[in-house]
Formats: sequence, structure tokens, C-alpha cells
Amino acid sequence: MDLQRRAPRPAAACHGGGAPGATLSVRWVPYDRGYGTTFGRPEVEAFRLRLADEPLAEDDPLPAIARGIEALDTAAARRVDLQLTREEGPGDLVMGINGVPSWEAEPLVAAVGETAVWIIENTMEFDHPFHLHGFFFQVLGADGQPVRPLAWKDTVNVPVDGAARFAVRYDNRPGMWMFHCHILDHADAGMMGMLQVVR
Ligand SMILES: [Cu+2]
Repeated sequence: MDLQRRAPRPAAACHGGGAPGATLSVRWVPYDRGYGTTFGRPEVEAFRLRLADEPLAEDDPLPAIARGIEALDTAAARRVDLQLTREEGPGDLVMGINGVPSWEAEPLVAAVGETAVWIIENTMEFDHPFHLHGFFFQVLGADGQPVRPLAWKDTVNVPVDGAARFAVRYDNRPGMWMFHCHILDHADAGMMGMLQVVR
């Protein structure tokens, strides 16, 4: 596959398959994250890919999975309750966590080796993809049981008027770790915080 920087072929040359020599269109597609985010924003072609005009490559078979994932034991987990909030005030939109924007928030404090269950409620009319730095986590269902198949994640979507839950173990990485909405304009607006993990 080679990326062409020259002027793209006319659209009539594009088709949906991955046949040798084909030109594929890569488009920005609006995603409705609430609050009019798709209004007046049609799809945009970002760039085109021209596939090499050569026989299809044969992939090696995937290896057998040799590593299992165990569900974290949450029986003694510390509970962390967060609400994703919109702050009142004049001027620019201000967002926060538990009613305070990031620049006024105190860090959460936890100990190396601890396991925690985070419950994140969304009180707003936007989805918020919630992202934690430094540690992978296991998403839990509303019943507190891990979502199957088990997977390590660093981001989970918190739907409008909904909640997300995850279990995380603070393994041996003390320090200051950021968590924030991964819509970066929301993080900039204050939907961000710090987790201080101490020995
Ligand atoms: Cu957000």
C-alpha cells in the first residue's frame, strides 16, 4: 500500500474494495456526541490511498493466544465515585469532575498495590470518553461484573445520562497520573483530574 501525495484521482476511480490498484477514500465522518456537534458538518474526505498494483499479500496465520486475562478481584476494592459535570458561569463553557474544574480540583490519592472500582456518572448532554493515564483497567457492567470478553482498556465511553464502571489495580507505578475526558476541548474546559499514587 503506498500513500500518494499527488493530486487524487477522480472520484469515479474509487471503489469500496481493496483490489490491487484501487484508490480508497479516507473520510472524516461526523459522530454525534451531543449538543449539536454534527450540525452543519458534512462528511469530509481527508485523503486517498492508492493500493499497489500487485498480487494480494498472503498473511501468516495468527498465533494461538498464549496469554489469558484474569478478572481483577474487586472484593476489597476501594470505591471511587466521579460525576462528570457542567459548571455554571458566564462566558466560556466550563466543565468539571464532581462539580469542580481541573484547575480547582484536589488530586485523588491512592496507594500502590490497591485495587479500586471507579464509578463515573455523566450528568451532561454529551457523551464523554473517559481516559486514565498510567494504568489499564477492566470495564465492569452495571452489575459490577467484568464485561466479557475480558480486556485491558485505557478509555471507556460514559454515555449521556449514563454511567461507566471499571476496576483498576495500581501496580508498581507511583506518581501523578492524569485522567480526563478524551474529547480534548472538554478536558481543556476543565473535565480533568489527577490521581496521586503513593508508596
Ligand atoms: Cu467530554
